[in-house]
Amino acid sequence: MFELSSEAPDSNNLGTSVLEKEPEVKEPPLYQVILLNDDYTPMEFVVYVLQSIFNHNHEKATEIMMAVHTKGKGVCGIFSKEIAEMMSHEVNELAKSHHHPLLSEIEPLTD
Ligand code: TYC
Repeated sequence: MFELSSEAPDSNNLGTSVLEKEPEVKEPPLYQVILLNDDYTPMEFVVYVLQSIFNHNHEKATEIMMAVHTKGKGVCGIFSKEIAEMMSHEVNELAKSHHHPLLSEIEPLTD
């Protein structure tokens, strides 16, 4: 059962003061799936990849594709490491199966 205590939160039962520890829990690190530009993959195929694998709508997919096209790379999504690896692998395999040089990679998110 729980007990109500009138003790100050920073004291223990020995009458001495203790500093509360930060809880020892850490969020798992997040990873960005990065799409790389190339000169040959058709724009419409990139938009299709962003819609079908990352669930972006046509407008958002077009915006990301154009950002990659003009800046060289861009973020498709942010996931746990395992999911980011799976998504990136899916992009690279789908591109290969259509004989396009499109590539993605993952990168840890640092904040
Ligand atoms: N640069 C490509 C073209 O001009 C289009 C493209 C966009 C390719 C984004 C890859 O990740 C990419 N056809």
